[in-house]
Amino acid sequence: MVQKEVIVLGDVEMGAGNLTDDFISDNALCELIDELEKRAHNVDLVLNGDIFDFLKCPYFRNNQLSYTRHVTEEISLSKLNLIYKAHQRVFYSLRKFVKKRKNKLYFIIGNHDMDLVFKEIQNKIREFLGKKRNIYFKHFYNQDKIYIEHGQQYDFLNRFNKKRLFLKHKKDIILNQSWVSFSLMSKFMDLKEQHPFLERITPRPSLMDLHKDIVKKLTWRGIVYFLKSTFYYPFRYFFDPTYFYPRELVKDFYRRLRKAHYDLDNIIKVFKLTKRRTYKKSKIVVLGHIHEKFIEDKRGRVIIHPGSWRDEYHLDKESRKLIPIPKRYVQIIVEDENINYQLIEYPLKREEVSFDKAIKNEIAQIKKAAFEEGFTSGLI
Ligand SMILES: [Mn+2]
Repeated sequence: MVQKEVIVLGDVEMGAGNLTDDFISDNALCELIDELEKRAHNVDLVLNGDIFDFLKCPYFRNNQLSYTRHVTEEISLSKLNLIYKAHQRVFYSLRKFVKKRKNKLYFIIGNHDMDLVFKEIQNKIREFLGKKRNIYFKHFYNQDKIYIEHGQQYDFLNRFNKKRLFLKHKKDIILNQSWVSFSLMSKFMDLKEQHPFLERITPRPSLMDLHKDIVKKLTWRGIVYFLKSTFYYPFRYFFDPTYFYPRELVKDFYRRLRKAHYDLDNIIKVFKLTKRRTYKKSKIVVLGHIHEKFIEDKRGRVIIHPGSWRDEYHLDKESRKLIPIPKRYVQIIVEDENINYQLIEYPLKREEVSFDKAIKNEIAQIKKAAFEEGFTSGLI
């Protein structure tokens, strides 16, 4: 008899439905949740981090959309309301799902939705979902030898300080985000608005080979920002705690440079090293964050990353075609003493796109993709 089914998916990155929102698969996600809702046995639905994209979500200030690195609870709530309006259908499906007490809904906190640490954000989400008790907000899920975590803590550029989640800025309490989050929110959102489609294309090296302009813009902006944050911002904004001197980053950069070790994002390696005990005790580990399908099944122990649910494409350099990347989730069945997993691809029909056509008119391409998936709400 099935005791429990655990479903894991992540990196949905629901935003405000504007140009900086990369999630359009509401129909597919709702279909999946509605199907889970009908199961006869217990279901744990684990939304594994970056479910909401607060980072790239604007907020209303004086009737205008804007971005800021100083995120108070109030600003966060204003963003959540925009996300709710743009993706109401997903909230409705989740609301139906938690109506049954045998179903449990877990929100694991990621770097794009660190805002979930605000109590008022948790309360508001609970309110949207009918104030049920089977809704949890956690940094990780650890039950029945299943360990699930978003994974930003193993990525030194995106990790946040779990012991110090908030900062004081002037009279406000603000989120103590990762260094990359602070930079992204205040220095790169205009680039994202100018090139809203580019971020959906992987692998990045191929994109850079075929699109030299953007590389120049991005690397230049990156270098200037990095230099300023080490030599200028800490002095210029001495009383602003979000412009801290990235001491650890600089140290790490040097260390990596010396060792010629560049795989900055190998979070799986870092997880195994830093969480050796957890890894040994678990049968199944699911991590998110890297947006790339990954499975390693070794001696009865498996690590899985199912990939993201954002609208993303694989760029084939030879044919200059963009191939839509499928959405996947992990299904784990707990039955007596056994646990079995499966990585399941959600059937979605999407067309290949010509790279050159897409980058010529990025906004047209975004609209076309949204239309193909039947995503109609939102601000665009
Ligand atoms: Mn992430």
